[in-house]
Amino acid sequence: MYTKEEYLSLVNDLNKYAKAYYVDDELLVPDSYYDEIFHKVLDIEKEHPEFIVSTSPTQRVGGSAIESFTQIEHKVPLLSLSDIFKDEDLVAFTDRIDDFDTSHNLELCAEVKLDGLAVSLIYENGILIKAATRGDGRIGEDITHNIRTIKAIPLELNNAPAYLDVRGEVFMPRDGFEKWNEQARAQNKKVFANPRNAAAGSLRQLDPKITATRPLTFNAYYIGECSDELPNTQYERLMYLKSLGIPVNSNIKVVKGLDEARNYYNSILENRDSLNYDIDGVVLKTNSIALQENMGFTARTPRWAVAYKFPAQEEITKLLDVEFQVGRTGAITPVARLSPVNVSGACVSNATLHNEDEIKRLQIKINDFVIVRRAGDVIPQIIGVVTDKRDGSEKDIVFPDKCPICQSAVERVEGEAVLRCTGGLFCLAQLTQAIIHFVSRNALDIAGFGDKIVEALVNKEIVKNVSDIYTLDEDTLASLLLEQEDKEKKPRLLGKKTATKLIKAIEDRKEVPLNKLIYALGIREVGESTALTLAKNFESIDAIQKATLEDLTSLQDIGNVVATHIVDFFLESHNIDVINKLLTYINVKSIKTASNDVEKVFDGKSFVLTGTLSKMNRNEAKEYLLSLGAKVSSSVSKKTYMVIAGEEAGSKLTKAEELNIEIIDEDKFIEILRENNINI
Ligand code: D41
Repeated sequence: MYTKEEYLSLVNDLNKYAKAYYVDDELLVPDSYYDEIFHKVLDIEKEHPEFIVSTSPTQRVGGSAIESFTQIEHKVPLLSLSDIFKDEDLVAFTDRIDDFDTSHNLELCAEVKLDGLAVSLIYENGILIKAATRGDGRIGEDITHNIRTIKAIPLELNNAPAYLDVRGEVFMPRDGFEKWNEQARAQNKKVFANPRNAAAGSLRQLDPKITATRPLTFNAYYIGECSDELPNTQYERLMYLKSLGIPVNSNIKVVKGLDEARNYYNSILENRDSLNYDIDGVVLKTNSIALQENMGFTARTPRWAVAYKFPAQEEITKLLDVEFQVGRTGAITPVARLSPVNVSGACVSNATLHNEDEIKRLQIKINDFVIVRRAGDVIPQIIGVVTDKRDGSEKDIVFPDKCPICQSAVERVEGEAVLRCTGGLFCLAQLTQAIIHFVSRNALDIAGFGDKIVEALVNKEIVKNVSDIYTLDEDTLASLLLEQEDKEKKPRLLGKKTATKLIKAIEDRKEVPLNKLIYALGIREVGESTALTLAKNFESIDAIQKATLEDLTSLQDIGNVVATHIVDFFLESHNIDVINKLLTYINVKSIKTASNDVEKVFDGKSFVLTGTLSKMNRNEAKEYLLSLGAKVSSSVSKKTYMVIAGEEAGSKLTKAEELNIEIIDEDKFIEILRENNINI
């Protein structure tokens, strides 16, 4: 039995954890603990519906769908931004500021320009009561029911003013967008052309239950109106919003003078691909609010701000041909060969077409002019066809009825969008990919074992399964002929030096943590995090092999489908043979720990991970830290206790150095973990 006070305190805890996560980039508790409390709150609400408060995270998805959108008049209009495109325009902008500012002390608040949808959020006495789209700037649409489903937007603020109108951007992070489209494709559902359309389409739903499934988030960038007195710079106002619990972008910076403004633009442009969200430029605003008021507005835009746009991430080019690639699981993927085109700084000549349904959806033909989009590290995509440019030379794309590599039959599984080669490891393409995966960085991590070497070893039938890697000798490797990237060029000899190095790299990886081995085996749908779950719960490969479907599905994050793939994998006698052989060459280390062995030595201390770790991925590192009681944050501040720096660590490392925060490398981190009974 719970009292109302206990209920409110749990709700408060959940909102506190969410704020830490979305606003301060800090994990206070593991996701599993959050879920546990969330379910407790749900249970209490079932028993005591009279307790329920609208600020409970269970109440984000309200009742039923609305009939239609109501129009809302903005008390203070939402202005738009004037765009600039080149350095001359930037100079003109700063000159204009100088005309108004007699002190000639150019100070700008520099922000990234998020590519989403502008909204206005109204809080009364700290409670979110209304949310509207920008519309034409004067009249927008009431989207309160949808905005409430966005977890990054607080339903209740800390120490809030009586009235607050916050403006900001709702957007879909890239990882969420990619995952959504991947699933949509697999289920034959509609995909989004880009994250912006995804955000717009998601907010245009009448039913908030639909919006709730979309991975949207929010960053604030302006205060339209506030009943309390506000700080007198743009930057401090944003920090004020943050203190209320409203997320603000982390790349905001005060820049002084024209050169710093240029540097900001260039550095954001350079790092654009590494962000987890699309931006289409930077926004520069005079930092002084007094100066903003002095400069005022034109009809639609403030004179004190500009959007300095980046080159487009979409271009038009010709689809020359479509080839078919066979992946590790036999999936046959159409790959577009394009007339090379420069898309925001990178030359693009290939793009993925995903599957047959995607080609049907796009109604694409060979010789068509297509729109290619490149964003982040993902493979360029074709998002549309310019049908106006057709001249009659277009040809249909024909899917193969046999595997293009091994000629085995091709099947299309019910409910799946992909075509698969049925050849299994008999298909050299599948075998090659299985081995490339086995030696890859997040699996066995055998350095220098490039794709071309694997291809040559498989084609020469030197490597017929993963265990054959351990029987390789220097002479065989040294005499290997490798295909060149440019197929016109003659193959080149691998050579003695590289062979010696490779043999050493193989030797160096004979001690393997169980989770890495499980991942390396390439069991369908067993990614790194599932592999880690398995390794944490089972002592050995043998124990996993003996596990029943029920044993597996009782673990967190393992559902029926994945469990079935695991069981099926171990039922295959060929797989058991290879594993047994493999175990004669390598030493597998268990990482199973009794959780009470681990002391919370970093209780409440804040850690930051930066750069690329080579022996674990970020999620694993985070999990280890959380299990030691630490908090994990993605930005360095005075509160940071320690920074773990992997390879190519950038600005966070510099900041940590400036603040004199202890920095350790991956090896030292592993040493600390081991000292604390975490076996890795
Ligand atoms: O990130 C953005 N998309 C962004 C948009 C931003 N960082 N700042 C903005 N500032 C304004 C003013 C200066 C007018 C308050 C904006 C926008 N406006 C905006 N976005 C769409 C319409 C207006």
